[in-house]
Amino acid sequence: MHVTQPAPTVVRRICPLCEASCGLELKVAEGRVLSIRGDDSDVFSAGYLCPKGVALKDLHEDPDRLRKPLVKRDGRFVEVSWDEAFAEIERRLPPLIERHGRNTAAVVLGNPSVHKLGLMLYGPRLLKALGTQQMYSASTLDQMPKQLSCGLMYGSWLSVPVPDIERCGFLLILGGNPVASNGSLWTVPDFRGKARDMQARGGRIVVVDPRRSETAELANEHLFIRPGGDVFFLLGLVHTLFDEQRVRLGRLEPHLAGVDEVRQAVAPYTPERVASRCGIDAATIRRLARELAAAPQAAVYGRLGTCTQEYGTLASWLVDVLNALTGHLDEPGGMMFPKAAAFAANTAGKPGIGRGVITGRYKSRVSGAPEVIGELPLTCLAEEIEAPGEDRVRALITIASNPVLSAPHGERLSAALDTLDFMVSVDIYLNETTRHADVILPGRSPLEDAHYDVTFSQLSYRNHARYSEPVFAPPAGQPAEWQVLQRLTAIVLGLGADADLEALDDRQTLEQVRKLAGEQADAVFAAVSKHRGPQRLLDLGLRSGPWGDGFGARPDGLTLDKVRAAPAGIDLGALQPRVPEVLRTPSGRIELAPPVLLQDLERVAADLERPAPPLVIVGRRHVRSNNSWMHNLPVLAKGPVRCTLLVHPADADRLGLRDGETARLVAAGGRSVEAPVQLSDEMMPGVVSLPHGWGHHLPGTQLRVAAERPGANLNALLDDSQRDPLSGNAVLSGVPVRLEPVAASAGA
Ligand SMILES: Nc1nc2c(c(=O)[nH]1)N[C@H]1C(S)=C(S)[C@@H](COP(=O)(O)OP(=O)(O)OC[C@H]3O[C@@H](n4cnc5c(=O)[nH]c(N)nc54)[C@H](O)[C@@H]3O)O[C@H]1N2
Ligand SMILES: Nc1nc2c(c(=O)[nH]1)N[C@H]1C(S)=C(S)[C@@H](COP(=O)(O)OP(=O)(O)OC[C@H]3O[C@@H](n4cnc5c(=O)[nH]c(N)nc54)[C@H](O)[C@@H]3O)O[C@H]1N2
Ligand code: SF4
Ligand SMILES: [Mo]
Repeated sequence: MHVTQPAPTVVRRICPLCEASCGLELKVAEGRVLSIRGDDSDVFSAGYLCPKGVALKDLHEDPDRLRKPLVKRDGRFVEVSWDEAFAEIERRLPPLIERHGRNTAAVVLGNPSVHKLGLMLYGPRLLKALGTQQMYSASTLDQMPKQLSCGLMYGSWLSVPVPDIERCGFLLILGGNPVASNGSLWTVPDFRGKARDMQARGGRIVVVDPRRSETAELANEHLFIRPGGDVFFLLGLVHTLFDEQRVRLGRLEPHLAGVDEVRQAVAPYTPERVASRCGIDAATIRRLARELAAAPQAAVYGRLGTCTQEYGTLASWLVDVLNALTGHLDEPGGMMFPKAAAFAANTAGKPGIGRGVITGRYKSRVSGAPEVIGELPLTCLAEEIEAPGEDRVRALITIASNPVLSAPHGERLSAALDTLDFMVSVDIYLNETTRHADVILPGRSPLEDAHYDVTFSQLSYRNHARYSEPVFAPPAGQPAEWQVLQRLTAIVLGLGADADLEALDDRQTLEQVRKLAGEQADAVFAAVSKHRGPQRLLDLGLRSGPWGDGFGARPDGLTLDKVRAAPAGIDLGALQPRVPEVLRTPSGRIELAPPVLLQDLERVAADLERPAPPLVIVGRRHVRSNNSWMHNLPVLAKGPVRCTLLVHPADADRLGLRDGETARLVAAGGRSVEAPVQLSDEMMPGVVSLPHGWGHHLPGTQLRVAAERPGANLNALLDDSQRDPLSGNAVLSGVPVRLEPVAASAGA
């Protein structure tokens, strides 16, 4: 005999953990998750999920996840009420800003903030209230080069084309490993399945990567490339197109500016001249250029590996130049611009023309690094805290970010954080970064929040609109993150910690509506105000968006209610050509040859002969890990040790290293870490690979599962002075290292 269990309820929910944005189906009963699987009915992800999606249960239940605010008193964290936490912030933050000016407060936004509706929609309000130029994010460890090159070419920061994989016949991937990462700047759940379908149709996939990655393994062809060599390889390809008269502009011809300038700029870079610098021979470069030019439907996609290097912006630009010159940009089966249902800058304003983008409106105080999209390079933060002066950073707000592990030279940043006068972290864990805070304000479990992908619907392989309700009610008294940010905003605005947040939200939302709707503002505000908070902003975004109901003008169009009524999502179809409507450049054309990029080629010219260092390091991702913060979830943490150093057997022989032994990596400045060696012919000889986001041995954290197998911190080796000068992006790839055995007797 057994006791009757309560009947489980089935609920649908989009996974907020990575860019793939899979629809999940959860079985829940009595406030607990019984099981998680892919939602077969989801119009966008059709049942796909990865092990991290299943780990949402562990995340929801993790006893280490913070539920109450923490305040540091006499060096120790104590749990306090929300009122006490905000009172502490009000007591300490505004006086610092009043005394030293707005730039004394810095903000760091981390990766998960892009995945959270409340943080995406209310973060900008806090930033505006602060008015600080000291704004940092994970973007400058990641995709800033691509956003800059796209901004310069197409006129808005998030006009990033993505492969139309369902119709593509030839896909060239550089520096991306979507089989492990599930895609980036390309929202494409089940890449593997779509790649297989493509191959079954006779399509070809070529991967260019210093490691034979999981994606390379699946591809039809894999080419090793010298880390950081992409710009040379791409110049060789573009050169060949001109040299062999294979340029085909097609429909875009009248919309392209700068073709002749590109022709001139690439003239010196024959495949023969670039071959040794990129490690790919001239004949292969010529063959690939021909294949690309001849393919009726083809796409060149460059991702993380092409951005986190010293020529990140140039490489990102050349990827799109190749697409444009072979007639594959903005064409079905090529690289296409998504048309998001809400919030896309490239659907707002006048179609086909705009102000374009500018950078360098101000510079960082110490290194003089230019602002890009209102951000300074994260690798400048430590020095901005350290260097004396009136504008020194004395206060810091981190939001869903762990730069002590995720940014280069974390030890330096860690020491700098200890010298701050005040630090607040909006974060769900007491980890390597938040341990430095004076106050930690925890967000809710993702299952207690509503969800809509503000960013990733702008990067999706198909257009869609999907919304998830919260699965569970939050613990009594725990505010949503948008409310946490609104309260911080109220404090910064001088309205006080107990300000009327409803009134503040009404006022700020009405301001946004006025900008959007002009004379119709009052009517529009009234129409969307049956919703509150993020839902109101979402209704506003959807209804005023390209698929929206225009507040009655297009009665068949989207509203939040309609999207809500479709729990499996609304499919808005395959991507469609958008040039010239998508463009927001002052010329109204695609700028193929932005002067700042042509100028930057001088660095490349001077670097053509650089010999390969004996050994360089690159990163990698594993499907059971996510940057620095999922190592505390038992279902992901179990199994073999994943923080291993991949070394090619020939390098291991030369250095006297054996499989399974510990080796010491030493980088510039003498910094070193130790990691277990895993021999692998996946690696290009002369290149080793260690994943990032590990190093959970630091004291003062509350990550009990992660601490059992802390792993080595790749970023402890890397240098925070190495950046792509245009975008400010950190150089995380191709960094020279020395590798030596750790003597068995060295112990500990
Ligand atoms: N060497 C090297 N370094 C890298 C990379 C690399 O490839 N190589 N990759 C870089 C890239 S691409 C990125 S994006 C960055 C990522 O680096 P970060 O932006 O620092 O992000 P994470 O490491 O994912 O840390 C996420 C933080 O958010 C918190 N968090 C998780 N969920 C929530 C939530 O719902 N609410 C709140 N408030 N907090 C939450 C976690 O506790 C953690 O503190 O790392 C970069 N660092
Ligand atoms: N499982 C898992 N998924 C994730 C994440 C995670 O940590 N784990 N992180 C998420 C985040 S924040 C991001 S930004 C995305 C990133 O997603 P991707 O862009 O797919 O990045 P990676 O998986 O790191 O793959 C980068 C590849 O570039 C190669 N590479 C390194 N240097 C070079 C180079 O100089 N040239 C070329 N051509 N290749 C090079 C590396 O060997 C690696 O195979 O993944 C997201 N998804
Ligand atoms: S691939 Fe995995 S982590 Fe990413 S959205 Fe899907 S289930 Fe979540
Ligand atoms: Mo990222």
